[in-house]
Amino acid sequence: MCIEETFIMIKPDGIQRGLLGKIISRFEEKGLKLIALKMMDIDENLAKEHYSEHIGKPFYERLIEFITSGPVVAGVLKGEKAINIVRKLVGATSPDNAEPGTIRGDFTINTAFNIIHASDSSGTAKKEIDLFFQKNEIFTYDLALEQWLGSK
Ligand code: 3AN
Repeated sequence: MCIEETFIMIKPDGIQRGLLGKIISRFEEKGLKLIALKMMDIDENLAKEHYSEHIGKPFYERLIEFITSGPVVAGVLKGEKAINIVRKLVGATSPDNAEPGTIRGDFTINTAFNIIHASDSSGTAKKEIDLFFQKNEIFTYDLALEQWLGSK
């Protein structure tokens, strides 16, 4: 089994539109385990580090301005093939490509305001989790099902 941890961030527009609960529910309902969650402000340094791959792109300055404009909710999800599953649940970057049934497909209409970020590979997942969370902010717990399976 390939158990992975992946990073998500509900962006300021997702919080402002009251979509936090709905978004987190999608991951919970899928069966992913939430092992970290916090509301926080992103300062300019953290924003620039997080979006360093986009430096120089036409939307970069506005992206930094937007992500630092209000609180976000950062989280870590864990599960079998979690990185790819979470990206699929989130949907394509551009709302006109995001399939109905995905988070972006159902709730977004503009690429700059696409309400959620999710890691796109194991490398970025590790980098982003380390960037946003201290070790003691990430929790370990077993589901009753896992305990039962482990005892077999
Ligand atoms: P994703 O978030 O799907 O991994 P990236 O990494 O290509 O997409 O882009 C990071 C963020 O930059 C997007 N979530 C979006 O907010 C913003 N962004 C990407 N492309 C555009 C664009 N063409 N116009 C405006 N904002 C964009």
